[in-house]
Amino acid sequence: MTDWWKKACVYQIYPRSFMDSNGDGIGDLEGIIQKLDYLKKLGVDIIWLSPIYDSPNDDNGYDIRDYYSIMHEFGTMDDFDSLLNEIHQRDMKLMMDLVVNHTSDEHEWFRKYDDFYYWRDQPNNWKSIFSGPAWTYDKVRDQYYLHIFSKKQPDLNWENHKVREKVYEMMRWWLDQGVDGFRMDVINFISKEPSLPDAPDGDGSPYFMNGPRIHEFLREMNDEVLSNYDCVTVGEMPGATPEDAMIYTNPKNREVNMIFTFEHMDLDSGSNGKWDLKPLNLIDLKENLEKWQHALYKNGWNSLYWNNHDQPRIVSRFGDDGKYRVESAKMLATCLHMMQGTPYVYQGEEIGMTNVAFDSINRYQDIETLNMYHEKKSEGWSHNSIMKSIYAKGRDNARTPMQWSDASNSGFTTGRPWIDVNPNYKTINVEQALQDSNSIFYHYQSLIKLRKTYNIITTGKFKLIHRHHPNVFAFERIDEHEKLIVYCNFSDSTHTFDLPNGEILIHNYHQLDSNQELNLRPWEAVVFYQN
Ligand code: TEU
Ligand code: CA
Repeated sequence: MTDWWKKACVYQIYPRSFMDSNGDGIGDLEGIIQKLDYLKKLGVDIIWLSPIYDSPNDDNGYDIRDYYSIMHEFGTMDDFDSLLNEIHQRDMKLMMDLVVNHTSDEHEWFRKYDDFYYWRDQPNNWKSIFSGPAWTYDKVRDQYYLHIFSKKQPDLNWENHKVREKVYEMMRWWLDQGVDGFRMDVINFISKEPSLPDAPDGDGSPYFMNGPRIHEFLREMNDEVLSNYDCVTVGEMPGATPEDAMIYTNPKNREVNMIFTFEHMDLDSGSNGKWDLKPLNLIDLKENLEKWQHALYKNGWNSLYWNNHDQPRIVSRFGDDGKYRVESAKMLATCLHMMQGTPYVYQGEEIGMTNVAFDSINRYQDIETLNMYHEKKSEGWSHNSIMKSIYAKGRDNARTPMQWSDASNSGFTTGRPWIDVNPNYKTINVEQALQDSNSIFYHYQSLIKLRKTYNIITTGKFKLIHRHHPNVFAFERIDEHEKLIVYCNFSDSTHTFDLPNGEILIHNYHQLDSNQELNLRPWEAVVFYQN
């Protein structure tokens, strides 16, 4: 099948925090190789690596200095070749992170070419996503340059066809090495409204998200590069609506295979952005995901995710990371994996890793978090109120080292880890999960296996049921002769429904609590199959 990625499950690795093989406290490629059998056991098909290219690490590799070499902390090009080879030997595929909206300011292009970036004598009023202005003055040129992210991440000028050619050439080079696809960082930011107008409140996103030439650029990339390889692509696209996604992912348009939406990740934020905390209303989540499921049915393709290196841990966010950690982690997994689309598992999600709450800001490493902390501090916010947002939403929640065992530093490193380990590693770790046949790990393994056995998980039409129920997310998946019925309880109270017919495919409790009726207990999830 050419659309092999529709039945695949992707596992995201954040290399810095995955496995350190040489004791310098930083995860590396050799560490990943050591854990490939573990990933194979989980059943994943594709491994997506967050950036491993040479970088000064202002934003942990999302600021690339050289697209053609490996970050020296992570290893060498030889290590990369072995990693790719070991992945392929196990019948898995490798998806690279493609960061081409911006480079590092240390990339040679920044000084070598006049017109590869956005240079202006006068900046506009846009603010950077990482706090402060989106423009920085450069003494050498006596001009300002645009950076939507940190000042060490200048935006590339895609209006310049030479920029585009350089990018395509680089992509071909990696595909020729044998990589199987790309996850494209903020790829819907690459086309900017050329006049770069001031924005009413300094939010320039209307002028750079899904900009005027975005579809043209993606199609050109497809014609020039992607269409010549059997590869998979997922575009990270903040601000893309289902209507946008229908264009981006419809195969007729030859752009990308699927995109990452942010809409469901924004539902627990108030009007002042991600740090403005708001409790999730489950009805909002159901309506939103329903919209995406319907929009892309037979028109495109969804990617399904709860977690990545930018998001807090889902069990702490939409689940219960205390008493019902195991049940709620399995429930969330079931809910996600039973929708239509390609599911993504982020390292540690499969063992129910949780958010972390470091006491001091000095223990945080993420540039977004640190900039925001200092900005809010100078605006007069109290330490405690800022920390509350960081505990809930900070990106370092996802970046604490992978918890392999109860050995010191969670078995991640024999040295001092670059970021502190979550103290709960003594009880939450891979070693424990593998020994416990009821673990979250084995639940994920079963979900991934079911995807391979039951086609309806890939093809069935999504239908929301019990739409107005405030605590239970229930839906069906329907094919001509088959049906799945999925019940997920997003609360610690019990809710009663009519008992559906059918065989149970997967369940996070040992038995049903039912006698004519279905009593859905705290965080219970169960899937019925009818044919
Ligand atoms: O993230 C894009 C993005 O918009 C994020 O900034 C997201 O909104 C966020 O993390 C704010 O909380 C991608 C990468 O995934 C992220 O790690 C990078 O920092 C960013 O692009 C810049 O490359
Ligand atoms: Ca290392």
